[in-house]
Amino acid sequence: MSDKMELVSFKLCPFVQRAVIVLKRKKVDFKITYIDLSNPPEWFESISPLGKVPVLKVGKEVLFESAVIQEYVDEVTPPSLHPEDPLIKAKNRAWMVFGDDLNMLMFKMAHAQSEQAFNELQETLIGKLKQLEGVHSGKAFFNGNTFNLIDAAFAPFFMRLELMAKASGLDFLSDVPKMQKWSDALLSESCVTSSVVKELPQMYLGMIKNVNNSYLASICR
Ligand SMILES: N[C@@H](CCC(=O)N[C@@H](CS)C(=O)NCC(=O)O)C(=O)O
Repeated sequence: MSDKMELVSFKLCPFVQRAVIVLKRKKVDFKITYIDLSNPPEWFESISPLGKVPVLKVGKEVLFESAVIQEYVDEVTPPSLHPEDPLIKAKNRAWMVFGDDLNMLMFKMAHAQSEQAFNELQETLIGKLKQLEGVHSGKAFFNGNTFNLIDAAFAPFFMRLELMAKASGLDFLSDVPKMQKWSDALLSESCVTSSVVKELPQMYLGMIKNVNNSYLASICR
């Protein structure tokens, strides 16, 4: 491929981060363009069918949806990060879809306006983590000791959950030890640590603390 792929990003977005992790893991020389989602440029609106990031420009073509972008980048840069067995691969893809909900739940937790609403969402989140605990290998990564595409898909969630936990003093992973081990392993991978701008922690915490009247903002340091 002669032209560099170009990823259109918003610095805080966990879905963009999934794509960046795969691009970094595969050592792809790509370009990243940041936009402000609250004031998106006209050119972005004309290329992004859903008005969302990430968007990956490949020559004159444009791809959207983080899962599709992850799969495309993985496919054009063999060997694949997916497990080979078609059934395990299909199961991984299904749990990757399951992971989308976790990002949405964490976003809702940040916006909950009362302690009760926050606690209900937190319970739902922990319930989902328990479901994942039941299907996780218990080793460093989801399927075992090898970093797969599913690990890239979950890392942005665990990065933000750890930031939320540190700022609030809450422990979301105390009942799910496999998740804690997975989070620790993911957050020490260089393709993960290098997949965000260095000011991401301050930006994320600033975002949480600026939500008007949210319960989370009231308990964060
Ligand atoms: N399902 C999409 C979700 C992407 C998404 O929600 N991106 C957010 C930023 S984190 C966005 O662009 N939101 C802008 C909007 O909804 O208008 C994916 O996986 O790529």
